[in-house]
Amino acid sequence: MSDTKFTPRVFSGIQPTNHLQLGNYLGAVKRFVEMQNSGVETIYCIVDLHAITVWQDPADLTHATRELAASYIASGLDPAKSILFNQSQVAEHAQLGWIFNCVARMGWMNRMTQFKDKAGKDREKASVGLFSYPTLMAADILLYHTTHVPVGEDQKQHLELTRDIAMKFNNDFGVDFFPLTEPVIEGVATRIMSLRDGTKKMSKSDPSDMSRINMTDDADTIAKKIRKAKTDPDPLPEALEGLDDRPEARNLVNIYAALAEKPAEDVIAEFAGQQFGTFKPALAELAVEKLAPISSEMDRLMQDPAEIDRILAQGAARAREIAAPILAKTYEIIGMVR
Ligand code: AQP
Repeated sequence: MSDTKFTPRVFSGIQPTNHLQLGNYLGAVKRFVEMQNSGVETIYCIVDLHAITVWQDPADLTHATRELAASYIASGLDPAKSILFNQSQVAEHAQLGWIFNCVARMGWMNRMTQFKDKAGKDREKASVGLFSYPTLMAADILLYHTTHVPVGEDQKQHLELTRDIAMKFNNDFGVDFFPLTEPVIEGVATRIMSLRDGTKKMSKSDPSDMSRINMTDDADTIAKKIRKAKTDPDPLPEALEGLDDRPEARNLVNIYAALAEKPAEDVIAEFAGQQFGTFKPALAELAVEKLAPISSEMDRLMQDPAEIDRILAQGAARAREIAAPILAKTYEIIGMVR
């Protein structure tokens, strides 16, 4: 149930690491645009403080931040309609993040699967920031009294933690101050899988570039990656259930459906009985048709980094107007002398 005391407000963010990949686009950015165009207030962040939880070369971080801003805008986010900014320009994120470090419990944090996945076997060498990442994410969201967060499936656990933090803060201080934010995880693209392994999610940091489609890939590269995507020898089935044990085939059908903005059932109805030799070229053609205009607009925007920086600074000023009073009230509730 959504928290009706709070005015609907959408917030989400993406890390400026490597290049935006198709999973980020279909699972997140495309849905950010839909929400923006539905008329609700929307705030979209480039979460650079999250990015540095693993090592980032400074020049690469700067470039990735601008490139992600360009991807947002090229995909249809309009700085006049949505607030677009990078997290480190609004210091309140880190300030509320600290408070939430003191609200969240070690037991809760120890259950976060993303830390386990990202830290891998060498946990002792992971940064403290990587471990406390979800409290900063809770701060990103609650700093704006966000009611809805569009994200991919992998972020579900972090959204549950955000609700636990809000609830504990409200209970501890006897207030009804932070909303219980709803994750919005909907559609066919909530978990786009690797093109090389249908059991692993598509990810920016997968060592194999062939596992993903980057939003910066040109038409030939997109077509090649789809042609080489792992599949099985069977034709596409007559009904969607026929894909239950075929993760790679299911993934390609989902990608087609998300790009074509159709239910997966319609894609199956269209391609039932066809071999991948027919389906893959059709998917490649569709992907190029949808993605090429975005990547060429990104190229154009990246010619003028000063303009991107100006948009982010302006967005940050607007974000601060919302964030500062919420942080000030948080300090007051806690009893900090101002
Ligand atoms: N494969 C995916 N399918 C659907 N949605 C996805 N998202 C990520 N991968 C998929 C969604 O994209 C948003 C931003 O993700 P992020 O960059 O902040 O962090 P991430 O989830 O860790 O993304 P990556 O691509 O996997 O990056 P790396 O490799 O750097 O960790 C989120 O809404 C996420 O759900």
